[in-house]
Parts: sequence; C-alpha cells; structure tokens
Amino acid sequence: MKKQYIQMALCLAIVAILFAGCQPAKNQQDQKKPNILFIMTDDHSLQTFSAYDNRFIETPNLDRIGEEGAIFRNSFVTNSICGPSRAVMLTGKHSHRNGHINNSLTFDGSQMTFPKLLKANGYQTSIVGKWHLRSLPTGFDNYEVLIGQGDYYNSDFIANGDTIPSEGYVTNVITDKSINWLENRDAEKPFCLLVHHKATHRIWQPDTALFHLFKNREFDVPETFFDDYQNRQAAAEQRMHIANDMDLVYDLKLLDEEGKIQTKYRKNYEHMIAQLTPEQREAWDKEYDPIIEDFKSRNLEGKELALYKYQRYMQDYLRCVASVDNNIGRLLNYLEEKGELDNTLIVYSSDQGFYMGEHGWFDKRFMYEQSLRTPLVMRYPKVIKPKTQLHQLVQNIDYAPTFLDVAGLKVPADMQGESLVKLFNDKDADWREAIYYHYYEFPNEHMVKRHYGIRTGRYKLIHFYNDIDKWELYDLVDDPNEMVNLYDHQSMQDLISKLKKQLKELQEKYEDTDLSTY
Ligand code: SGN
Ligand code: CA
Repeated sequence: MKKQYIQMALCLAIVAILFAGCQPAKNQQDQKKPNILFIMTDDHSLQTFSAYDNRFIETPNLDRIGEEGAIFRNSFVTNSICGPSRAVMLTGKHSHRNGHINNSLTFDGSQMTFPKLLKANGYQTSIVGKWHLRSLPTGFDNYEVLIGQGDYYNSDFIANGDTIPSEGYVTNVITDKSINWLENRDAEKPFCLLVHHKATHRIWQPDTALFHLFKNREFDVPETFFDDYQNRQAAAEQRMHIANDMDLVYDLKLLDEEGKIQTKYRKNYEHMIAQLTPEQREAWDKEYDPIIEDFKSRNLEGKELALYKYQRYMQDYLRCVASVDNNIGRLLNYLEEKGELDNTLIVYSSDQGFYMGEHGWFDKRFMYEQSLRTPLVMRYPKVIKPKTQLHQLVQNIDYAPTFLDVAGLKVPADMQGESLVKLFNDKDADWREAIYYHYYEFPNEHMVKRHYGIRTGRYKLIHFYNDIDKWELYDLVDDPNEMVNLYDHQSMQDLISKLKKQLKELQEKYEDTDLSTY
C-alpha cells in the first residue's frame, strides 16, 4: 500500500516536472510580442480597391488582408493631404496639435511618435519608402526614404544619412528593400516596419512590365463627372479638374515631338522621362507612341476631350494600383514562408482617398467623401476574427494608439485617437459618433479653400473659411454624391444648430478653437 503511494507520488512529481519544463516555452510563445507591418500608399482611392469597389480593378492581395482580418467601412482622415496625414499617423494627434498642418512645413521630429515608443520597448523599427516630412526620420533603427516625392523610376533614397541611387520601378524597389531589411533584422526582437509607397501618386507612371494591363478597357464614367457645382462655391473654384487642369503631356504622357499637343509642363515631363534607362525608355515609347498618334488623329474637343482624358488617367492609375497589389502579395508571401504571418499585425491604408473623376476631379483635399475616406484593412488572427466588417467612424489619429495597444504598451494621454483593438473585442463597443476634419493648404496648386467640419453617420457640415465664408450641409443617405447643399433649406435649420453645437464640442475636445492662428 505504502509502496503504491510512493510510486504514484513519484509519477505525479515526474509529470509536474515535465509540465513545468514545457511551461516557459508555451508562455514565451504566448508572450511573443506581435510584429507590426504598416503598409501605406499615397492617394489610393477606395474606388480602386476591390474589397470596397470592384468596378475598375481586382486587388486580390489587398483584399486578402481584409478577408482574413477586418475591413473598416468608415475609415477617414483628419486632413486630406500627404505630409499632414503622415504626421497624424505618427503622433496620433490632429494636425493643429502636431504642428504639421500643410505640406510646406518641416515636421518636428523631436515630438513623441509611436515608432519611438515601440523602439524604446524592444522593437526594431524601420521605414522604407515615402516620408515627405522634410526633416529626417526619428524613432527608427533603419530608414530608407525617398527624397520629397521621390521618382517612379530609378529613384534616389536617403538610407540612414547616405544618398543611394536605386535602379528599378519604385514600388518593386521599396518592396525589395523592405524584404532585405526583414531578412537581415535581429530575429530575436519583434519588428515594426513601415512600407510606405510612392504609388499611386500623380503622375501615375506605371511599371513598364504592366503595360499590357487595361488595354482597350472603357471605364464607366462617374455620374458626377460633369458636375456644375451649383450652390458650392469652393467646389467651383478649385483647380483639380480633369477637363481644365489635367495636363495632356505631363499627366497623360502625350508628348509629341512637334509640340502640337499643348502643355504647361513640357520641361517637367522631359526631365522625368530622361531618367529612364535605355530599356525602360524603349518600352515607354513603344507603349505611348501609338497612343499619341491615335490621340492626334482624333482632334477631340470639349466634353469628348474631357472623357478621353478620364480614360487615359484611369488606365495609368490602375496600372500603378496593380503594382502595389502584386508587391503586397510578395510581402505577404515572404512573411508566410518565414512563419511570421500570423504573429504580425498587418495594416494597409493610404494617406487619403482620391477622386477618380467624381465631380470631374483628380487629387484630394476636400472633405467630400472620396478624399475624406481612406482604405483601411487589418489582419492579425490572434485578435481579429477573419471577415470582420467594422462600420464605426475611425480616423487616422487611431492608428498610433492601436499599434501601441497591440504591442501591450500604454497609450500616452495626449494622443487624441483611440485604440481600435476595443472594436475587435466587441463590435458594439462604445465609440465616437462624429469625426472632426480640418484642411489648411490654401492658396496652393489645386486651390482648395481652407475648411473644417463634422461628419456623423448621416450628415456632413462643412465651413469654408479664410478668403471665403460658406457653409455646406449634406445628407449622405439621400445624397451620397454630395451634390445638393442643404445649408439654406428652411427644414434643415434645427439640424444645423445641433450639428454646429456638436462641431464646437469636437473643436473643444481636440483643442482647435482658435482658427485665427493659421
Ligand atoms: C504635388 C502634385 C500635386 C499634389 C501635391 C500633394 N503635383 O505637388 O498634384 O496635390 O503633390 O500631394 S506634381 O506636379 O508634383 O505631381 S501629396 O499627396 O504629396 O500631398
Ligand atoms: Ca497623398
């Protein structure tokens, strides 16, 4: 009897020792901090991301992130322009709070950003691609960034202080450099890598390897292409109109040797194609020479010319999107091969949306839907259930708090965004009911007036100010194209008072009460 007890006790002790031996390994696995891969493009519209809209292009790799994770159906920016959006994402603060209100400023890199906090807490941090904040990156163990806007072909990069010429098509080169960094990192530490593409920014130069795409495709023209901007003065006075402002040579690559095709930007375009290697140039001319000859034979004018420009614009823009999608596929495959895919929070977004001919436009800046929105998908199976669809109003101030939260770090109290992790845990969690927007870059190339406003689930109230004093109100359910400004409608006055009150509350909350300072 006694012997049996001793044997049993011995067995239990062995099991306990074995179990204890396994424990640390399991805990290490559970406690392994997730990697963060934040992929961003420049000017990528929701209209050209098939998980949002499949009228124009299929983007299987981008879609995969959302399918295997979450797609945000109401994702917005705070200030629809490049440098400011980047500053917002880094700091988790609105433009007036991080100081970077427009593209002509130099970002104050001494302030707190999420890469700095991750780096201080054991992450290896790196950024590859577009930066566009003038000062050099801070908070990164490694940076390889384009100078300003960079070039689509054979661009220089500043790599940790040195200028490095890099032959090839920029979307491929950024991916190569990113994979190279991942390959050579210290695999003992978690990483935070920002892959920030130049594409799909103007002037939409495709990869010569993708010239076969979208040949002979006729793209549907948006209903609002011939908008007359009735009751919308700021919309009428912009300069981002496909018919009037998109250049046939510079934007649409129709440089004829005799100079018959009118352009204000001949020199810019010549400079740009002079950077191509002889092989790239040969492929370039082979693609565009027949298009130029065809264009000249048509003698287009007025509406026909505008519609022609729209089709040319769409063809090259979509080819740039296709490169992005292919290269994201390469990155996902790399992580999968290395066994890191499921331990990485993968986020894809753009610095803002873009007009694909809606209201007759290209570019962004306005608080109207196409440029207020930005695509946002995230994948991290440990926290996000596949096929999650989120409809809350989220904004790019929320990215920094989300990254910190996923990494198990405290979000600094002065960050103005909120972690999105709460929505992954509970789809019905308490969330903001309205977002605040403020755009400052006027006067500037595209002449979009300064404005601020509020957007709720249904309504949008905008105030254009500075050299103008005009309000606009839209009902996004009845008028999703934002063609009818309801601001002067008698029946809307109670709603307007309520929205103005809510707007003021948001300005107080985010501390943007003194507009005279800009
Ligand atoms: C450049 C473009 C503009 C664009 C701004 C801002 N002109 O100035 O069309 O609006 O960038 O874009 S270009 O002749 O250089 O193409 S941003 O995304 O970088 O903010
Ligand atoms: Ca941009």
